[in-house]
Amino acid sequence: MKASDLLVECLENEGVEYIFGIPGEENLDFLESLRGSSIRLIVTRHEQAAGFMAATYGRLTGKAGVCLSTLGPGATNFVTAAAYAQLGAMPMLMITGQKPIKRSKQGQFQIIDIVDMMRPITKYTHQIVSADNIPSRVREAFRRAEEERPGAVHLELPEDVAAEGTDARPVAQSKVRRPVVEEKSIRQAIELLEQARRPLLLVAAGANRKLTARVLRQFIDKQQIPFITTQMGKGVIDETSPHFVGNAALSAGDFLHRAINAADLIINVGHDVVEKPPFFMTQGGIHVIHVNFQSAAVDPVYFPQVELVGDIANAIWQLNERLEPQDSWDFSYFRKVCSALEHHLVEGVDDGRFPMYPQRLVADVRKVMPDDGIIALDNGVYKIWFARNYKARHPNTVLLDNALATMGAGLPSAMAARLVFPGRKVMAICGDGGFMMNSQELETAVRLGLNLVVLILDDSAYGMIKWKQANMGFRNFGLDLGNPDFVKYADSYGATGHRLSKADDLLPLMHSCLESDGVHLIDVPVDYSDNDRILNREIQAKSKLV
Ligand SMILES: Cc1ncc(C[n+]2csc(CCOP(=O)(O)OP(=O)(O)O)c2C)c(N)n1
Ligand SMILES: [Mg+2]
Repeated sequence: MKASDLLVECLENEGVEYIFGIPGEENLDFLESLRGSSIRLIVTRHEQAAGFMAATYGRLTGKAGVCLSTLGPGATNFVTAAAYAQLGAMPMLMITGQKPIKRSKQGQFQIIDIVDMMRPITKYTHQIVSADNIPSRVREAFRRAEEERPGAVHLELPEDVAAEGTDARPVAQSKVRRPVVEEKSIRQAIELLEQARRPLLLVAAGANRKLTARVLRQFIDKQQIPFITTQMGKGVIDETSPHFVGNAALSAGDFLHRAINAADLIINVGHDVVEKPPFFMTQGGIHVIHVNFQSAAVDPVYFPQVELVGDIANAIWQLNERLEPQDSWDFSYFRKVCSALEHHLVEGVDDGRFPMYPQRLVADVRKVMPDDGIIALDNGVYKIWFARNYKARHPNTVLLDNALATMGAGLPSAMAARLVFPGRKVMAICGDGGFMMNSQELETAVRLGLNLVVLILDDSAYGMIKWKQANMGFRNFGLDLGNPDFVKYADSYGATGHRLSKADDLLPLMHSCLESDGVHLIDVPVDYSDNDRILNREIQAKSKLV
């Protein structure tokens, strides 16, 4: 059997459904082996987008998404996507080609050390030097990618190895369960909880990776402990719950920070320090129970007193079985924060100004999206508005990247979401800056026949940086852009472009786009002029009064 056939068989053995990427001549044996396989090759227009799609597939399924590129320039294009998967804990396998390693007449043409390049941004990176090793290397790559904390892995398949013969066979997956938390740790956590007066639950990214929603809901139902979410923890528990006290979209000064400051104990479910810290610990300050698949990486702002290390759902279940709600708990202040936040969240939701007010836009998107609809955000200042104001009702219905926080992933991640969930409504929400970083994938989306809505928040600027610039007291400089005619641009790809001309049209337009087939792009002029006032000053002032 040819090595490349064996590699494909090993991937099938892992349940791989898709490979995203762009083949080069060094992948041609592998490509030929894919031809007759059960795996669907999705050819993209840039390797970075293929990587984002593979990572998002991994994020949504828990199974490593696979992407493919050639050596040199193809592989270097994977770098940002690898970092995205690695920091965001998304299981992803990159397969790259290489010139023959045994005998080659091509000098160093296109050759750089990709295995070494991948080292700091992957959990595992390896050059396959013998066909006989393929089964164990592939199994190991999947094991590493998918095991908590998930991330990126890389295999390099040189041309000559791909063409070798072998009689090796795939390695079967072992039956394995995640370890569970020791009972003594549960007792220590319960002691802290029994002494606490104002415990607060924090739900973060780790809780969105596995099936933890049901047991967390049971925990809150029984204990009545209010909760906050990080950006990547949105939707694990329905944010319309009366126990919801807010999302950590801003780093400080928001309503939920009042609750954090008043809490004496935080049960941190699934946060690790890669995501922007939702709170800062200080010596002698708040107590923290860390609940995660791994122990806490200690940081100057994070050093929990008790750790429940093991399967999160099981840890919460054990805690809930043994813990009774305490009479000494007092949530009255959290409830006050919650109602002040609710008052603030409805401000501006029916503002009629045009270009559109971000609060109105978020509210309209929430109205039009079904509860299980998925929004995939790129990175820009609107991410704060969506994280803060858009109430997620189901796990992984708000896909955003608060780890690498890269621009350019909005459209590819929406495309991957639509592939994984063909029955659900999916909307990409991008700034004009971030959209243009991977806008070529409109062609891929059209070619794949995806039903997708792409909302472009058009301020003709790198608005997020403009906002920070203003906040630092600097005058506007270096951040304004020109844009293509987005409607013509979309149409030229075979998508359908729409331009909004008044605020009241957005809701019906999004509705009709979501209800019709194909790729729809909506160019939405936005008014960011109040961002600084509201996000930097008004929220701080109003929350201080609670
Ligand atoms: C790849 C990448 N380059 C640069 C940045 C820094 N950055 C963060 S947001 C932003 C501006 C985003 O502009 P746009 O997409 O138009 O969104 P807006 O904030 O204007 O709504 C920049 C440059 C980044 N996060 N990722
Ligand atoms: Mg912009």
